[in-house]
Amino acid sequence: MTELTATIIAAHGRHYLAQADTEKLQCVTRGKKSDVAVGDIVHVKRTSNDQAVIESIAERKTLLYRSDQYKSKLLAANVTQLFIVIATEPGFSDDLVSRALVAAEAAGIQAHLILNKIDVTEALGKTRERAALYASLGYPVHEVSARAYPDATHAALMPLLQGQSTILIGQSGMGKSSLINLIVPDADIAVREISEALDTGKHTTTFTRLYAMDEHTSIIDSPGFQEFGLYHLSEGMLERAFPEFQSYLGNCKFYNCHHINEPECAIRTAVAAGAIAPMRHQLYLQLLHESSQKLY
Ligand SMILES: Nc1nc2c(ncn2[C@@H]2O[C@H](COP(=O)(O)OP(=O)(O)OP(=O)(O)O)[C@@H](O)[C@H]2O)c(=O)[nH]1
Ligand SMILES: [Mg+2]
Ligand SMILES: [Zn+2]
Repeated sequence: MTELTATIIAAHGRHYLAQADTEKLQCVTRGKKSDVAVGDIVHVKRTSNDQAVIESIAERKTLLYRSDQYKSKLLAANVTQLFIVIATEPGFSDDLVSRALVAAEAAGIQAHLILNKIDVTEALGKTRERAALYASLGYPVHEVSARAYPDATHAALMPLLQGQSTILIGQSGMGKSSLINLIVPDADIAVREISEALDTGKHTTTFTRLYAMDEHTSIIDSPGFQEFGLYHLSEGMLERAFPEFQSYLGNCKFYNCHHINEPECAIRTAVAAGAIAPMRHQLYLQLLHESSQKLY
């Protein structure tokens, strides 16, 4: 019974795949625990040639998660940056982008937007305009095309990835797996071509997977999402997760202002003056509402 240290590289339900030095081990947790995330460093005890039990999880540097009313869902551990992949087509959801940004801020993770498929020129102008909001908030936006400009895309992304642990998230069909295929040549992830032709949903990524690029660099592919609940964030965390709110906080008439409908609210005044996008304030109110619905 040897004890080993390994990194969780994939998770499906309560089954995990862990990379130890040169071998991959199929792991389970003890009992019904399922609090392990891709990116976790774990201590495991081997139970057979290629199987092991997870004994403990090393302290995490960061933890990214979503949650609904009932429970939280771990996305990845120990990532240092989040790439939110958006595209010219299919169109992206501002609600989901902002939710991912809020999750990154709350977890203390640097976020970037990767605008993919810039070869689809008909939709580019409008998409650029929409992405400009996030650039104005301080989130870098990188324009790429995994399909049409693979070399330029590779050259643009590699320096950002070096020495970091990066997770790609975004809606289905934005090109996360295409980008990872470009960056990790032996990843060979099925990309969604078939589903587009037959509309069967095949080849869409169904589980989160970590690829180690070198000792200090890794990249994580994740399934596309359609909702991104943040029920676990407190009011204070929410306020701090909106960078454009920061210079106004403390200037409201009431020190405990919720920025909903209170008189002389500095945040709402800034919205009315055009300094804060109404869409972002609306999302803040929605997230505040969600956090009051949390049942755990
Ligand atoms: N025109 C164009 N199409 C692209 C580009 N990058 C990816 N695609 C196509 O977009 C589709 C979806 O790509 P995927 O990489 O599977 O997208 P994904 O984000 O991994 O999707 P899920 O796994 O479902 O979350 C595929 O048909 C790709 O060939 C690009 O730069 N330009
Ligand atoms: Mg994919
Ligand atoms: Zn206020």
